[in-house]
Amino acid sequence: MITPATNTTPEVSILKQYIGGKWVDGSSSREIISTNPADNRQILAKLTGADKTDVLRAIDAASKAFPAWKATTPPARGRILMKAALLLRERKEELARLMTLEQGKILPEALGEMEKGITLIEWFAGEGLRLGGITQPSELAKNLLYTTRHPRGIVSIITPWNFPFAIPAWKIAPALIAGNCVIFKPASLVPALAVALVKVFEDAGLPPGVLNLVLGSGSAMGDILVEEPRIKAVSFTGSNEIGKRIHTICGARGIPVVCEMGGKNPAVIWEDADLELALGGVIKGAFGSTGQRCTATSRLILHVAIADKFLKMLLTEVAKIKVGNGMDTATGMGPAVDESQLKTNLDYIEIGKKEGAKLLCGGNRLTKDEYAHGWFVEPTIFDGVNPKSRLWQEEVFGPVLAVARADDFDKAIELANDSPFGLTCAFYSRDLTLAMRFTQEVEAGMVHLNSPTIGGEAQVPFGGVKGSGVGEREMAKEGLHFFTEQKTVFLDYTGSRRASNLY
Ligand code: UN1
Repeated sequence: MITPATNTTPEVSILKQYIGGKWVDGSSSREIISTNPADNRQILAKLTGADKTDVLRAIDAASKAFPAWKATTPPARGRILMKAALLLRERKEELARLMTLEQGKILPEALGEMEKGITLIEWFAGEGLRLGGITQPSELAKNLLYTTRHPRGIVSIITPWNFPFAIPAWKIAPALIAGNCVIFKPASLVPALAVALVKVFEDAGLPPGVLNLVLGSGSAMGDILVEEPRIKAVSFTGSNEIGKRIHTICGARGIPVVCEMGGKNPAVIWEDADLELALGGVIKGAFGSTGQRCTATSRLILHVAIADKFLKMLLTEVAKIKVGNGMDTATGMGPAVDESQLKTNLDYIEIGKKEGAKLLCGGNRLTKDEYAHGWFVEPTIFDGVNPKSRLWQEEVFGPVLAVARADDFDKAIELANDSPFGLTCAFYSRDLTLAMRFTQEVEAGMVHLNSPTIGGEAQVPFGGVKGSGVGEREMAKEGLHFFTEQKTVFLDYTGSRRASNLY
């Protein structure tokens, strides 16, 4: 039986929406309640959810703010972003603690996510000094050809609960530096962190209406964040189901969209791999962030020659992972984010068993003593997983690892590519020729050689192929360019009435 969250402590924060530079209550009758996934009796924050009318108000505010924000020079916009990054560095530990309380990831992971998000904001702040186009020679004498970049207008940013700081940061920062006004809709499981992030931008001097926060259930807001004619681009990270829907609506409207969706990322451990190195990478990739990462390692492909040895090493190491409250320094893996994700994890464990895969470890919810009020599940590994099975093909988004074996390289590639997803992957080997073949043949947007499937860096593109993503890559120049329109300028300075022309 799951104990309902009833314990309202005096520290409960009452949160607000941020619309047109003002903190206001939402108009929905639905209350959003943020609880601690490690102890669901602890209520962290509450707020009245937003509905369509709030989104429309936010779009009105953004429309009013847009002309002046667009006219602000990119370097000046960059200085506001840099101020936000500096404030975030001061508040880093405080926000990491809030993240652990609200999302459940262990404190070192929360600190890592803070660092990553801040670096992303710093990187995009610097782009304010580089938001130029290109100059090219013309076919015609005394003609200048160049391009400029401009904001798209008002953009919707819709983000998930698993990286409640870094994902909003990597979308909001490029949108702002490019001169757009933003309607930000974070997942309603992580409202306190979203409010904290927006507050930092307010404190950094972002003008009212440039960044608006609407917090509430997707059903109360409906599709208005995507359908409203004044929304000129949409950036989304989340499930395939919602991503496809958003993509379809944006396609029908003819507006640009980026959807970063699921993953079912394989790590291939070759016979000549440094097994200790691979072990660390698989543990981090599969069970870090409780497997709640679109970049998580969820499929493990072992060369038959080392498979048994590696699994033995893996089981010994997994047995040492202490599941628990992420605030406790001894904890190696936190809870699932909520009851629904916990149920999904347990459902897939049952599916794996029914499909005939061999359960090597884990498989259970933890409910006793310190676990009684949280959404805890054991790190779980299945061996002998059939590549056609649901456990091999579908994203769990939890600490459930599916193992299969390969006796030659072609088989390993076939297993790796036998997936509707293609976000990231890892190959552990000392053989450079094989590693380069893997890099060429694997169907993925990102390849890790001798490193875990997870992670991304501000200065390089992030994203996947197949069901993992549509639209432009995120982060780096690509992430910035998504939020801009280009203009190509043909300037004829011959000055004569017989100006040259191409026919
Ligand atoms: C990472 O692996 O550090 O939702 C980033 C996700 C990805 C981000 C992963 N968009 O898990």
